[in-house]
Amino acid sequence: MALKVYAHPFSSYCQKVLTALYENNVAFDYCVLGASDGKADAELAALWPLKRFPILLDGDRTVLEASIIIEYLGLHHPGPVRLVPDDACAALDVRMMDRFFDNYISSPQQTVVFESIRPAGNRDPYGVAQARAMLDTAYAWLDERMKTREWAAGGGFSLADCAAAPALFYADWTHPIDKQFANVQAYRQRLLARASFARAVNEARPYRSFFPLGAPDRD
Ligand SMILES: N[C@@H](CCC(=O)N[C@@H](CS)C(=O)NCC(=O)O)C(=O)O
Repeated sequence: MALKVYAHPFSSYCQKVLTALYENNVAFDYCVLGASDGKADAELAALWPLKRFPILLDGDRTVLEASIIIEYLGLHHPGPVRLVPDDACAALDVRMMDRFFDNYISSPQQTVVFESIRPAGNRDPYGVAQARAMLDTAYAWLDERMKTREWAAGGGFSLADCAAAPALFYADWTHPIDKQFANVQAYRQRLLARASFARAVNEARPYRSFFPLGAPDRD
């Protein structure tokens, strides 16, 4: 039975999983959320009441959370690109960086974006200032780390880079990566040039008007 992925092309966490799928040419049925018939959305709600996406369906097994989906693919539908290294110590470094991108780039980036669509009267300027400060600190830390690296962890492209790609893509739109962080900017460009992520970005182009802060005319 074909794998099913419930996802939306413009969602950063979906792009993280799509990048992993495209890296290894994994075949899957793409259940696109937000379609006018509402079918995929109803199926998602039945499978996962929190309705967060992406999710993966493999037969009768539902797999939640982008990182876990990528780990699951490596175990059950492996391809030539090992996104989580077999070596346990190397895998730990990959997972550490995966957590870094989700927790300290994606989360504050989403805080800033969601603020812009909150109803007036429910705004949280203090929380947004904290989120922007976290992004600045995270960019500075990552810049040091990327001084000597091509990819975020270990020698090759990994789960950590699948997390980094959409995180840095949207973070730069939300809270621009200052030019003093040239290593982060260069890494973001390498990620954009990676065929798997470039495909995810291209598939999301028709939805750029969805970006609440206004998508810049680049990338
Ligand atoms: N921790 C989840 C986060 C997933 C997530 O927040 N997805 C967003 C789209 S990028 C979503 O479901 N948004 C819908 C909502 O918040 O209701 C993961 O890693 O998969």
